Amino acid sequence: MSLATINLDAAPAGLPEEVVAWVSSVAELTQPEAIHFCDGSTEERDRLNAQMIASGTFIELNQAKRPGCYLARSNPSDVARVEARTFICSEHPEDAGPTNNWADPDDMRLTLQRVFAGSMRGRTMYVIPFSMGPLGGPISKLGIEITDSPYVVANMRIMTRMGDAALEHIKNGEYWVPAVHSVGYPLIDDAGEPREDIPWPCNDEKYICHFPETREIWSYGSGYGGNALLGKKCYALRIASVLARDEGWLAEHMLILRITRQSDGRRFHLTAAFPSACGKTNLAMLRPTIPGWKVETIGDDIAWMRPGPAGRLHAINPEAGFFGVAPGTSEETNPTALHALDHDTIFTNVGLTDDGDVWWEGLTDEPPAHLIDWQGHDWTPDCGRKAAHPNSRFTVRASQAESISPDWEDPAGVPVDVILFGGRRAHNVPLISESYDWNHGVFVGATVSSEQTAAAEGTVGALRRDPFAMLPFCGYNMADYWGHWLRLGAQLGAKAPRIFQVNWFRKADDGHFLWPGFGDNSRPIEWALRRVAGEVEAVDAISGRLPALDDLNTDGLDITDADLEHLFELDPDAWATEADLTEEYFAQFADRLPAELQGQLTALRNRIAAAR
Ligand code: OXD
Ligand code: MN
Repeated sequence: MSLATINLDAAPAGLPEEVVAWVSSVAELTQPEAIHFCDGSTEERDRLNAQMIASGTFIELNQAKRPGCYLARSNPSDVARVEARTFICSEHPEDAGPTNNWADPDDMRLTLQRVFAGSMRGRTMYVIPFSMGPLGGPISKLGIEITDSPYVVANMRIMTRMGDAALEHIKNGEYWVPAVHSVGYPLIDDAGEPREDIPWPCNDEKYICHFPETREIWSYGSGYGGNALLGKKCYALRIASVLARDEGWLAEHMLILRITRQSDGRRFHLTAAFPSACGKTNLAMLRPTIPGWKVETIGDDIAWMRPGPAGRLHAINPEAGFFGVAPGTSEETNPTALHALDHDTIFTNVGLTDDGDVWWEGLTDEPPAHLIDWQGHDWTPDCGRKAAHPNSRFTVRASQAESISPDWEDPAGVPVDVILFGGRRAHNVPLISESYDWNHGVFVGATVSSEQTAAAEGTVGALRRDPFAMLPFCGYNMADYWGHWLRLGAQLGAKAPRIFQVNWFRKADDGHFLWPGFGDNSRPIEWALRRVAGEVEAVDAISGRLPALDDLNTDGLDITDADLEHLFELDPDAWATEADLTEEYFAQFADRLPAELQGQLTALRNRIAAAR
């Protein structure tokens, strides 16, 4: 099929033949009524916003209070990523590994042909050229998302560098990843009968598919977040992790910070991986409680890191916006995020106040007396339901955060000094612990876990592993991914970042949190930076190297000596159990597990034995 036969409205001139062929083939399969190439202009944004207001997808918020802000309410069944419907379609199941859902690529292609056939009937198909990372940067990469959702276009416009500028690079023949998305709600049924559109079209059948060998993404049935904004988890983590393996770099689920010591102007750069519900967005916008340190945000969720010209690891944030969880965001917990949402923000599934503003649990101590909840129903504080869905979100340009670094878009990235791995552990894991070396750091990252808290998640106290916070995001066998990290460490040698484990969530025996968290997390981080600067000693221990208590800055901190000591207590018996659980966990990777990690487990056991 050629361009002439698929009714393209205003197809840009000079499209490469492979783009034409691909767009044509998707159009032929999905049969849209019109095709629109997104240019990324404000006119285009305004036109789509007006169209979404008319269709009910967007509710215009009070423009005097929140200019440029809109609220979307999803279908109640389409509120989060769907890990059970997320597939890695590698040729061999062992290349997806035991922690991914594998699907046979040939079978999946047949399924996708079935569900995508006619899936865009009666709709406009949007073609979104985008760049992950600053345009033309040496670490950046391009993609094209095809979608039938204007909500996706509006979000991609915030989350990526989207439109004509990205297309120019594609026209110049640069590499791009194809990504196809449909909500799966055609406006003309199989019998050719039209049906009305609804504010949040989606489909009960969902497929979020990645083909690592051909580097393609196909997503069907969901309009929500990580299922639909394909630049984010699908490309920047799952497909990019495969590209990174093959090209010698890292695509990681990590925030990026610059921390400057004002006394001597020394800058440090830190990346950090945390499983969900560990305060990652708050750390990305950290306000230190200790004087003399300035923290700037470079990224809140994803880091692409490459060895740079001087042999150091350089990180960019491939995204242009934040797709953050709204509940819990407040003037106390994260004023920086809150202030960023004053204008030009898309809110999804939060409450709507009577004066056309937004509200969510935790925003204010005193809830409004009345609002409309995320499902469109009347809500009062005593109604027994949540006003906002717990996974309700804001989509906002990163540049709107007052903490954003002036260099956050430096295409060369920032040189990384420190990598943090964190989990949510009530027991055993100290506030901060430095890895003995890179390989020990990889072992620590590979074994990151959180205690399960709700009975519904399994046994209370059992560990949920989330290696490198990449469990749902690694596009290939997790054991091979660890091997890739080990190889990259060997390449970086002495220039490799130092790796630390942190745990903000340790509890006393009576259940209270030992550490206040939030801005006080700057204290253990300060110790890590001073370790990098060679200014402070450490004490060898089971988990790694610990601070001497006197070296942790506790000025002005309201904590008892007993709690402070408890934060660093390491019980050899409990750690022996940890080691046994790690061995069990590693067993599933069989002979793909790098021997070095087995060696690290033995070294841990030796340290436990020596401490007994
Ligand atoms: C996210 C996630 O939304 O990690 O960033 O789930
Ligand atoms: Mn994330």
